[in-house]
Amino acid sequence: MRGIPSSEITPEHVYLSRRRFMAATGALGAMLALGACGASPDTSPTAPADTRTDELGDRLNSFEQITTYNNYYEFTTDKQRVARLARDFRVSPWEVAVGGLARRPRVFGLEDLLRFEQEERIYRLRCVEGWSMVIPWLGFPLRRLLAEVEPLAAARYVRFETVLRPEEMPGQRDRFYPWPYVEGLRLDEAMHDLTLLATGLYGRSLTPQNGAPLRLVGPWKYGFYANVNPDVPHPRWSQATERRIGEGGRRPTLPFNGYAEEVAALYAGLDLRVNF
Ligand SMILES: Nc1nc2c(c(=O)[nH]1)N[C@H]1C(S)=C(S)[C@@H](COP(=O)(O)O)O[C@H]1N2
Ligand SMILES: [Mo]
Repeated sequence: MRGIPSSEITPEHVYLSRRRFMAATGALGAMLALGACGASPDTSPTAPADTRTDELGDRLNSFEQITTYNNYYEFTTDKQRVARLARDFRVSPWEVAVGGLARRPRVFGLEDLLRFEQEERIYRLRCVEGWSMVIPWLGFPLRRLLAEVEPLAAARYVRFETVLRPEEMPGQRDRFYPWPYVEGLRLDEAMHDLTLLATGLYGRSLTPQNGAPLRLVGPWKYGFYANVNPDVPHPRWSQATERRIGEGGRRPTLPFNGYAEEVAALYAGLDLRVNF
């Protein structure tokens, strides 16, 4: 976090320190004004279903599904209980420190980040556990934030560090996992247009259970080094197929989660069985 001289620990890195980082690739507050994003959608039980799809023709998961089935170990490993435990998480004030190998290291307030043009991106989210969803995020490409701090030529990676607040995050009192959660991306992955800092979903501010107030989204990855790859099984879960939340049965998992056309070139020459 801000007090830790991350620049000394990881001199090869541009680092990004924030209170929460969602990996998978794969963190907004209840009261944020997402000025350009329009009014909140009607998500009441009687609201008409949102029939929009992603570029593959897959229907969006519902707001209900996206906000009640969560992996967020800082709160609990029980997906159905995250929303309840995260309800009162304080998301304001919020700061993100970006430093390391940067010409203009800076601390951004959340209000600074909301001044970047916010766009909607419909992405598939594939969990290594073998389930997936289609989520209409709001946010902006991470590369716009990085451009502001001007990474030095020597920078090769971005290191992300989440909030450490065990008083508010009961899962962080469990010493089984090392806290805070740290993730990483190669700088070229971080600069890719698909790589998003999400500030909302379904046209409104992020809910705490989905990573409010700010969350990293890299839709073709599970985490540092690990890309979605149906050919490389995880020790616990085959990666060949997945269950789309809300559907019965399983569907084939696509290389790079269906984003191969956009991202495969980043990994040209790598053995993706080893470097999955
Ligand atoms: N800080 C943090 N980020 C995290 C996780 C987590 O436990 N803590 N879980 C990851 C996993 S395994 C998945 S599948 C997604 C889940 O995001 P969602 O609950 O918003 O759908 O967040 C990822 N990012
Ligand atoms: Mo996951």
